[in-house]
Order: sequence, then structure tokens, then C-alpha cells
Amino acid sequence: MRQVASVLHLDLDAFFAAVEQRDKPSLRGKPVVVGGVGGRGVVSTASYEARTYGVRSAMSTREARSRCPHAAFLTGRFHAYHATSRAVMAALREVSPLVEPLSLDEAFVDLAAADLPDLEVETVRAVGERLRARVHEVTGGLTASVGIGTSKFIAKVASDLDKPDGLVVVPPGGEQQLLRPMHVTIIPGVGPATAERLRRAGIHTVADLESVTLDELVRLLGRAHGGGLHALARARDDRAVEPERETKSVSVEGTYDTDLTDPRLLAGLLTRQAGQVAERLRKHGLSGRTVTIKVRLHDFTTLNRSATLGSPTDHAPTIGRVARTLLAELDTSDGVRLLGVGVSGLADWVQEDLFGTEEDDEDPEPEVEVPSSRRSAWAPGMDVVHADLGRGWVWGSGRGVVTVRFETAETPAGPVRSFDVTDPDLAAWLPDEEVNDG
Ligand code: TTP
Ligand code: MG
Ligand code: MG
Repeated sequence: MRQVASVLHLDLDAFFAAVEQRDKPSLRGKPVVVGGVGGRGVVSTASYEARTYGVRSAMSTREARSRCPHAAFLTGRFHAYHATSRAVMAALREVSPLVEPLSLDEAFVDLAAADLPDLEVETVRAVGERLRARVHEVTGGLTASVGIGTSKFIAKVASDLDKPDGLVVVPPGGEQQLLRPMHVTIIPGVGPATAERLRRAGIHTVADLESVTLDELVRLLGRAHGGGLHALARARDDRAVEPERETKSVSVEGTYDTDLTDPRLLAGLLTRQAGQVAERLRKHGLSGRTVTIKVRLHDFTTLNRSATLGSPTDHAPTIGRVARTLLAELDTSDGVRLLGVGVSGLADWVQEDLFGTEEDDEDPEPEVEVPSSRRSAWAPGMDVVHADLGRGWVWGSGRGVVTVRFETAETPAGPVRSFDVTDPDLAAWLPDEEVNDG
């Protein structure tokens, strides 16, 4: 715990839903639910308008539909979330070089490394307010909540206190007073199992926890865990803000209209993607040691698996082999809707002699044809472009008809038009692929 409130935590409000409302003006101020829209789908997040009906992250979409039937139910647009996240992280790095992203919408910023005259409460509060305004600006209107305190623990607790669109500074010395009435699950590392064990011992709040001796806690939870909780119950937290290493990656991914289950098809797709990644690595004169696959399952859970090689590669068969091995370790029997391959930890050189003689090792280009289902090809929320009417998004589809609302972040709420699902003038819209950071 520091003597000054110099750890800042920022978390965007209703992140995926807020991006959807930004890009779909007709949904601003309305209930929006983002997640799996199929029968077994799960909610990723809900706009605050939808939360008033009790819709929450991780709830089944079926349950969400029954609680808020008039909400817009959208599948995710990850390219938009990634681009928005990159803009936010860049804005945070304008404040301090020490930024530790925790997820797409959340990061710690170490204000002690920022160029500030002092770290008084009023100074850091002003920094927090300026940062929130800057995030609003670079994201095209998203709001963020900020917490500032003497440790990561306190900053993170604080950013949640006045959500959405809030800022809370916990002044040095105010930590324990803040934590005492809170439930023990506020403490990082106290999950349902630990909370249950504490409950049986009559410990509910942080104040209860604070009154328990170290010996007793160690007896209850073991040395490491008990010792950690003893410290955190007193707001003692010295974890440093650890900036992300600068890693670059090249990746290729595809999303599919139907859940793919055939293992040979999946392996074939990975092989083809590995070839595309290798081609792009070569085009940019890059190579990398870590091969990653990304798999989104039928229920919208996304898995990333990676393996690190002994030396950098830009060799398609090597990338393909590693990717297929990683996939074989996952249970994909219920179907896959997104598959991707990436290479990261990039060096701008390849260890020449390793691959120079292996050209005849190329895997043959696999025959892969992805089955498409007309019905689900137009997922609600996805971006489309029409030859005459321009850009819009899929409002819904069924019975051979797809309905599109023609609007973008830069337009007013736009008109709705319906088309035959096979209309050649209508196509999915995606931003240009790029070699991306992170
Ligand atoms: P959160 O920051 O936890 O949630 P949020 O930004 O939607 O809402 P708020 O912070 O205002 O409470 O998560 C960020 C994004 O991560 C969220 O928009 C969607 C995604 N996510 C999931 O896909 N599944 C989940 O279970 C959770 C919690 C989040
Ligand atoms: Mg958030
Ligand atoms: Mg978050």
C-alpha cells in the first residue's frame, strides 16, 4: 500500500453493449443484450437499460429474453471491440507509460510514473476526470468508470463504486473504512468456495475477517491463502502495476454460419489459416515463436491456446502442425463457430538455416469447404453493406428474408429495409485486415 493514491483503475461501462449503441444510433438509450443469440447462447453483457430488467452477464440468453423481451439481442462484433480497446489503451498510455491491461475494457495505470506536479487527492482526481473525457473522445462516446487509490485492490474496488460513468478517489488512510462493511467476496481471490468456508466460520464482511487472527485464518484456509487474506483484509496490497510487454501478432480468423463439428474440416481450416499467417509474416519480413489458436464454441465461450517454439518461424507447415495439435486438445464436439490462428512474439528475422532446406515439406493445400446455412448467415447485429444503400446492420432474418437497418455511428437513426437472403447486392462488411498490436 502506497502513501499516496497513485494507482488508477479504469473500466468501460457495459463495454460490448456500449460499442453496439455507438455504432447503431437507433439503439441508444434502449435495452441491448450482446451474446450468443441461439438456443444455447449465453449473455456476454447487457446495456444498463437492459440491466434494470435483471439481465446480467453469463445468464442464459433464454432467461434474458424472458426478462426483457423487447431488448435488441445481438451477436458480438469483436473487430469493433478490439479496435475500441486499442484506442482506450493508447489514451491511457498518454497519461503514464505504466499501463497494465486486464481485459479488453479494463486496465491499471500507475500515476506515480506519470508526469504530475504531485500526487495529492485533488491532482489525481483531475487526472481521472481528464482521462474519462479523453476516453469518451477517442471511443466516439463511450463512458468509463475510474477508481483511484493507494493499491490495485483499492483502485479496482473504487472504480466499481459509482458505475456507470463515475469517478471515486479513496484518500490515503480511508481504505479500511471503505472495505469493512463490504462482503468478503470483494477481496481478490475470495471465490465462492472460500466465501462458503468463511461463512461457516461466521465471517461475512471484511470487518469480520479483520477480527480473525492470522493463525486462525491459516488454519482455515492454509498458509498462502490465509496469509494473503489477512493482509488484504487490512488493505495491505503491494502488487506493482506491470506494463504489458510489447508483443505484436499476426493472425487470421474466420467465423462460420453453422457450428462446425467435423474434426477433419477444422484441421483443414487451421492448415489453410496457417498458410495465410505465414504469407503475411513473410510479406512483413516477420517471424514469431508463439503459435496461438482461438476457438469460439457454440455457446460463445472463446478459448485461446498457445505453444511457444524454440525459435521464431514463418513456416506454414510448422504453424499448421502446432495449431492442429493445440486444437486436438480441446473438446469441440458441440461445434465451433470461430477459428483462428496467430503467431506472436515477433522478431524481424528468421533463423534461416532451420527452414532453408524444408521447402518440399509443404502440406498440400487442403480441400476445405465450409457448409453455410442461409438461415443463420445473417447474424443479428452484424455489419453489412448494400450496393446502393451503403452500410447498415442486420436487424433480423428468417423465412428467406433479411432485414437491415441502414445507419452507422456517424449517421442519425436510419431506415429499415428487407431483402431476400440471397440478394447479391447485400454483403457482410468487415474492416480491412491489418497487422495488429497486441
Ligand atoms: P465487464 O467490464 O465485466 O462488464 P461490462 O463492461 O459489460 O459492464 P460494466 O463494467 O459496466 O459492469 O466486461 C467487459 C466485457 O467483457 C463485456 O462488455 C462483455 C465481456 N464479458 C463476457 O463476454 N462475458 C462475461 O461473463 C463478462 C463478465 C464480460
Ligand atoms: Mg466494463
Ligand atoms: Mg471489465
